Amino acid sequence: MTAPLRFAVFGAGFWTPYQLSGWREVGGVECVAIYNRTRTHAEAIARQFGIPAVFDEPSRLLKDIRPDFVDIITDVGSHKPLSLLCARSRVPCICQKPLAASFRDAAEIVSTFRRTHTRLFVHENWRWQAPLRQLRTLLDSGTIGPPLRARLSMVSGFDVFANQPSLRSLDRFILTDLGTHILDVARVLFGEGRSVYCRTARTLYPRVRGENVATVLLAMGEAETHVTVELGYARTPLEPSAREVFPQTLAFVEGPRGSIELTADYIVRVTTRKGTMVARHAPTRYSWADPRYEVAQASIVPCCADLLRGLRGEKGGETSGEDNLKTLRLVFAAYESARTGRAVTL
Ligand code: 89Y
Repeated sequence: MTAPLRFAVFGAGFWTPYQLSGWREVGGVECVAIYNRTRTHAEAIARQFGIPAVFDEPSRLLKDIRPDFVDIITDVGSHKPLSLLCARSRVPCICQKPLAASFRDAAEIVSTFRRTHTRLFVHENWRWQAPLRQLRTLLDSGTIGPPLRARLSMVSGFDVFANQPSLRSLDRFILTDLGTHILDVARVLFGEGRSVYCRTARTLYPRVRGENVATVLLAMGEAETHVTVELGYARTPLEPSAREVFPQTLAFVEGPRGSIELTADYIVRVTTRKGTMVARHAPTRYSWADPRYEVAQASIVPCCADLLRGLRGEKGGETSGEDNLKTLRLVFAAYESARTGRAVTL
């Protein structure tokens, strides 16, 4: 039996209880301390999860507790100082996405961890969602041949600001908050990005500082698959059973031998000359998950399980800092393209 890894959490916001519940499902770890700027928030979570030590000073936590790793679950603005603090103390770290608010800061974080020989991972859970995992398996099986074209869509009228009000004040909003997830999925499904073209928009309602609508066109992988990514949090009224399916990602992929469609309620349709096969790939249902975030929160469990393998130095840890930089390169190339009106070649 390997001893459980002792970890600390930085942050006590909306996602922290779900991530701690995810770790409990995975097992093999023990949360021994929590830090939050506002101590009372950390104390409330410590009571709920039986965490023995609470800090409002992150460096003190690292000194006193010496955790085996830290899980940073804070807003993007604090990722750089908190993760660099871990790197300087040689404490391995998992950081919430997006790793940083600019590509330069993300690259600096990754290189600091490399230089200090300290492991860094990004909690990028979207690629672990059950229906998207099935899409990956189907594409890898070659059933439809090398994908020619694909559409990944996450357009929703859901009020994401109610639980995460800080999203309203991000200078760069939907591409960093949601684009990081969907562009990461695009890489997993179709290979690395070769070129990126993007248009963004900001609607008058809801009031947000950054862009809340984006359309990205990429050429990806060996097959140079044309991939369109549609993102929207514009509170648009959408038909509830087919279109308003937050936080489900819908997809359509065409290949020379067939097509795959991922529609509402986790339905996957595979069509070839032989006909159409329909199957449902729903996420595991957890009592601790908020049903409105079901598929996203369920994917925390396989994501944490994979990160734990990575932390233990076993095969796993897909979403390393290095890997995530490739996703962020696409995100920030999309901003560059939206600014200049030109495609960015990578
Ligand atoms: O912050 C986002 C995330 O990571 O998943 C969905 C979300 O809560 C809103 O876009």
